Amino acid sequence: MIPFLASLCEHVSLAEPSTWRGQSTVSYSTSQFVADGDSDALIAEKAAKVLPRKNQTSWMRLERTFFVHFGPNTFRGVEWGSGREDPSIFNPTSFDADQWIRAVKEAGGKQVVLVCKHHDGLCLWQTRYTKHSVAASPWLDGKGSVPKAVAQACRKYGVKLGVYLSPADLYQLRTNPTNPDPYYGDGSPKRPSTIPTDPSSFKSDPEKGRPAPRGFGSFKYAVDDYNRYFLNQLYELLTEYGPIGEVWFDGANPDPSVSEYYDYTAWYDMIRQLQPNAVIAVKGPDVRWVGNEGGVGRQTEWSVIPLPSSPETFRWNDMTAGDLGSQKMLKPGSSLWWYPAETNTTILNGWFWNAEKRPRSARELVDVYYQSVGRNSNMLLNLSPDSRGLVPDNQLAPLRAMAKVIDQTFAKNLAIGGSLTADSSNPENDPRLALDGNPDTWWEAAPGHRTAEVVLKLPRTVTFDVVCLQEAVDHRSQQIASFAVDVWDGSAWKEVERQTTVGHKRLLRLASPATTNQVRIRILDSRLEPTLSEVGLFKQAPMQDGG
Ligand code: FUL
Repeated sequence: MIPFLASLCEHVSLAEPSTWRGQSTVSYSTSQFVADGDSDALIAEKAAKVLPRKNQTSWMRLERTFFVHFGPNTFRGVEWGSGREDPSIFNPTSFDADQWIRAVKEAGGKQVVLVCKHHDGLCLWQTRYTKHSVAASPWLDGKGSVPKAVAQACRKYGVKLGVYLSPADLYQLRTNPTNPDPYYGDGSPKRPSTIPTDPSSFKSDPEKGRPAPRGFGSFKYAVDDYNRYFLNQLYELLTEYGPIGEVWFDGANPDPSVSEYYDYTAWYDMIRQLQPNAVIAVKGPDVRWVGNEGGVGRQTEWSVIPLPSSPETFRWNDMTAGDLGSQKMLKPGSSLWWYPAETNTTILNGWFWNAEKRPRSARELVDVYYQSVGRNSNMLLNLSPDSRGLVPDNQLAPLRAMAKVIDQTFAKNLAIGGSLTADSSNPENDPRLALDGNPDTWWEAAPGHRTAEVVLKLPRTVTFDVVCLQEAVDHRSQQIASFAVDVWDGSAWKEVERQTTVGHKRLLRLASPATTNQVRIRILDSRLEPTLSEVGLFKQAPMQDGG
């Protein structure tokens, strides 16, 4: 087994294979293969038995996460640089990472993914492997480090840290006249390489012989010049800033005239060994780009995805189609893989700050929350510090208003105190477990049941306009394919919502508030026995100042 797969397998097994399910032929696993001749029922069972890995479970539970784009582009008011920028343009006057992370924390953010190098190639830390970094800028007399300051602030506020390192690198581009020794697309052969590499073997070593961080070991890969450079930078980011929760590899290539082969197998292997709890996002096996940058997740969002080849050879192409994981997409020859969506989007109409860009309103940000976290996906909302190095007030204001509405809305689950019953239950999974606030306990329909009715009876009448459902995905994968929500109007059930998937979390905003003392969830179609780990009813808090 190659190291990448071996390390994935260490994450396996959150649940015991359920031998009590008599006819079951498939065990829970982190991947399944659809073979020629598999019946529809067997394919459904295989999909229904793919579990998330441990790093994905931790990541899915973060729900609200943030991005920060800051770099030379901030000072030029552009989205993409050329790689020919003079590092002297990077000179924030009031840089304050504490202010960034305080904003993230106050907005309910559990993790921040920091752009450490964008496509222009300027490294925002004191790298040993190029002079093209903040060391060559006037900022803090060339002594500053953005990831160092952000990591310290993250520790202070209890926010996890992720890193974005752009694979595309225009400074290192073979055709860049401002770089005397470019690596990207230089056609160099693969050579056996030790990571970290002695910096003095790089021609543009900024500090001859500055030792690599100690205690993390070294790695050997046969790679070309650019991949060696990239792996060394990745090593620095993964060893010098504490625990890393997410490594984000972007797919954009601003200059397709020059091509470079990205040695993903080596990159992933080193990440697994240095930061085994991190998820590898977008161009990577753990977290999938939702497919747009508008902040809109799919109404039907399966986290079990068919890959056209095995996970260890797949190159994680973007998946933008509307239907990725429904039964008809699970074709023979595909590998079924837990691959949850991340909805990355911007607070401005662009990733980097410029004075002309207007922020979204709080109301729009609240919509982003419901359309991402509420649709079985994590939210990754970008903040754009300005050229002072501060998140400006016109981003902070809608952010705070968004957080206030969300936090107030979800402060009180109106279902608590009610009693849940189901038309069938597995004896170990009483419906009451879906009201205990514990994501690791759940109601589950009795063996063999693919539909169910779960009724919530409340001791009093409540008025709500948000329904929250969660499946026990970490233990029982994703099952529900279709469901409806009914309210009791005193004499009959009235359907108020009908949707498809649930997954880690589904939030439904009702067209108008419902007032009732009974709510029924009808599960109309499920791959195997449906589960619910939590059920919630909430009343939306009003938007202040018109949103
Ligand atoms: C894109 C990049 O080209 C943007 O600049 C930004 O970093 C976004 C998150 O990914 O592909």
